[in-house]
Amino acid sequence: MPYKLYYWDGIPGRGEFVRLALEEAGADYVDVAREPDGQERGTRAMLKLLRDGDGETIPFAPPFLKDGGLLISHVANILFYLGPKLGLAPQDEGLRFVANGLQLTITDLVAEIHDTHHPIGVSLYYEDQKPEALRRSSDFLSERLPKFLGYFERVLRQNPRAGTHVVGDRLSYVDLSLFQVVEGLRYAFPKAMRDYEANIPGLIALRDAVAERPNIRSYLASDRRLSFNEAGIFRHYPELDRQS
Ligand SMILES: N[C@@H](CCC(=O)N[C@@H](CS)C(=O)NCC(=O)O)C(=O)O
Repeated sequence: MPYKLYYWDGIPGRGEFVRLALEEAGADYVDVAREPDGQERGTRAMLKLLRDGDGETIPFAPPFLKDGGLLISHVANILFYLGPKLGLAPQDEGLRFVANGLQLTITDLVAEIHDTHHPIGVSLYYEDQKPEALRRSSDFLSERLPKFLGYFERVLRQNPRAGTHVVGDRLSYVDLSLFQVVEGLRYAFPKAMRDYEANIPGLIALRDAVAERPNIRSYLASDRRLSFNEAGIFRHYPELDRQS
């Protein structure tokens, strides 16, 4: 039975971290709200699960995954579940928790990236919080982006099995998520990233290695891969990028 991924249609958003793992593994999955000719039905099914649950549990927000009768929410939790099944988690059980810790740090980073354009209220428009977004983005670019990306660069360098893998000696879902983070940040803050990338050669090499993987390459060229846009997590508002 295929995995069922539930996520909003039209944005890569947080759903993309799960999609990349399913695509790399060539897994059988249905992107429920993006099924050809079935977007409306899929979105209705997703909203119903968000309202009523599945009889066992109720997810708070997408993305969530259904595997048979099991419903799992939160990106990091979904990937923790899928990683071993898809061959995208370290073989060592202890290292699987290390991978989960790294993925949870990505969760924190993604929340901070979201807050650059929505620092005051998730339910308000960007246009209602522009001055605050400017302050938040300026702090994010000068303090938080170097702290997070510099952290992942250090983790990569000290991985004894190293190469272009952040944990263990083979590709994991965390590598795929770091690829997406670099892509998203390049889209949202092109000037800041252009200035900063020389500081993170390992992370950029990891990004390039992921982009070259055959399944990822064909996924990126397919219409299943959604473009970044100003409704998602990674938004490009030129005024929020580095100005010089
Ligand atoms: N911690 C959750 C966050 C989920 C989340 O915030 N989902 C967004 C879309 S990317 C959403 O639909 N949120 C609705 C809400 O917070 O009311 C995860 O990592 O999956």
